[in-house]
Amino acid sequence: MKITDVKVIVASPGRNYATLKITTDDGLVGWGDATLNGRELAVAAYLRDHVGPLLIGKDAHRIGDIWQYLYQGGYWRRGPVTMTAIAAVDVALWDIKGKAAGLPVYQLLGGAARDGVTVYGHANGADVPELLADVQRFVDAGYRAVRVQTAVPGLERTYGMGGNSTDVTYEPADGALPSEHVWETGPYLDHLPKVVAAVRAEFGYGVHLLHDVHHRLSPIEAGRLGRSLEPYRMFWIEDATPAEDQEAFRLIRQHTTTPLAVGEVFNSIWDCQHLITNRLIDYIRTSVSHTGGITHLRRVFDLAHLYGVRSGSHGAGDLSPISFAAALHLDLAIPNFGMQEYMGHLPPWDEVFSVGYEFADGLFHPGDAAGLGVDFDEAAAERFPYEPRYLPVNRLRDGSMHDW
Ligand code: EZ4
Ligand code: CO
Repeated sequence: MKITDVKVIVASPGRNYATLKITTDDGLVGWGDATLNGRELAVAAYLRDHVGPLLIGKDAHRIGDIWQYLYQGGYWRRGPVTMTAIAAVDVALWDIKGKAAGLPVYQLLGGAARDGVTVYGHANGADVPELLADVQRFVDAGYRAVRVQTAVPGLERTYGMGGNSTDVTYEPADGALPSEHVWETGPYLDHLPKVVAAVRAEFGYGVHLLHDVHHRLSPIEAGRLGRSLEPYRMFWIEDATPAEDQEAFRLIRQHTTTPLAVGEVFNSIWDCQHLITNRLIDYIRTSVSHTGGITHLRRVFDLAHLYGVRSGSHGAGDLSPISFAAALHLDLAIPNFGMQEYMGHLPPWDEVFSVGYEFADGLFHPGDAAGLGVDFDEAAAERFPYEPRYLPVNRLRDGSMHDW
C-alpha cells in the first residue's frame, strides 16, 4: 500500500486549521491534524516542502518505521513544528490502517478498556453568578467534570474570558497581531479560592472540578494556590507553573495535595520524563497533535502508567476534530486514562469536518467507523481561507512580559 499523494490544506472554518491528507495507491485516504495555533503556516511548509516528498512511494502500513524516519532521520528531533508535522503524518497513517483493516483505530490499539471517555467542559463567567449558570449548563448536559474560570476583579482581560462567556470564542487566537493583556498574580490568588468555594456551595462534591492556571504562577505561588484549594478537592489544577524546569514541580508538590496536571505545550516524552519518573505530577496533558501523534503519545502514556500517572489529554478548540477523534481512540484503549478535555469547535467547523464521535451521559465514544471516523470536505474548506491569527500576550503592570 504505497503513498501516492501528500497534501496540506490550511483553512479557517471558525478558526485556522492545518489538515494533512495522505492518499495511497489503493485509493485510501487518511486525515491528520497539523495545526499549531498561531504558527500554522510553519507546519504547513514543513510538511509540504520537506516531509511530503519523502513519503511518496513509502508503504503506508509501516507507521512505526515512518515515524522514526521522520524523527531520527530528520536529524534535528523534537520541537513543536517538527512534532506537530510528524503527528499529522502518524494520525493520517493510523486512519489509513484502520480503513484498510475495516476497524476503528481503537480496536487496532488493543480495543476498548472502558465504555467511554470522560470529558470535562469549560465553564466561564465574568463573575461568580455567571459562572454558576455556566456550570449548570454543563451539569444539565450530563457532564461529570467541569473546568471553572472567571474574570479576576481588577484585571480587564483574563484567560478563560471573552466576549461571550457561554461559548467557545472566549479564547480566540484573536488578532492579526497578538493582543496585549495585563496580568497581576495577587488578585488572582485571592480570588480563585472564593470562586471554587462558591461552585462547591452550589453544586456540592458530585461533579469533578478543574482549573487551568495557564503557566502564570511561580512554583511557590502554585504551592500556595494548591493549598488554598484543598478544601474543595479539585480533580486537578493545570499548568500551574511553566515546566521547562521539570524539577520546579517538586516545590509545588512539597506544599499541596491538590492534584497536578501539565503538558499541553510539551512535544515529546523527553519533556515529561523527569516529571513522570519522579512522580511530580498526577496527570500528563500532552496532546496527540503536538506530541508526535498516536504512536508517540502512547509511549508517553505507557511511561506514565509505570509511575501511577494518568492521562489528561489536551482537547482545546485549536486542535481540530481529527485530533479530538484520534485522542478519543487512544483514551478508550489505554489502561491509565484519566480525563479528556473537550472544548468543542466553533461554527462553521461542521461545514468542513464530519465526525463519528458521540457524546452521551458525560462520556464520548469515537464511533465504530473504520479508521478515525472523521471526514474533511476539501471543496467546503476553500470557502474559508486562512486568516492570520495570534494568541494574546500578557504583561505585568510595569510592562514586563509574563506567561499568557
Ligand atoms: O490556551 O490550546 O487547556 N486548554 C488550554 C488551551 C490553550 C490553547 C492554546 O493554543 O489551555 O485553551
Ligand atoms: Co490549558
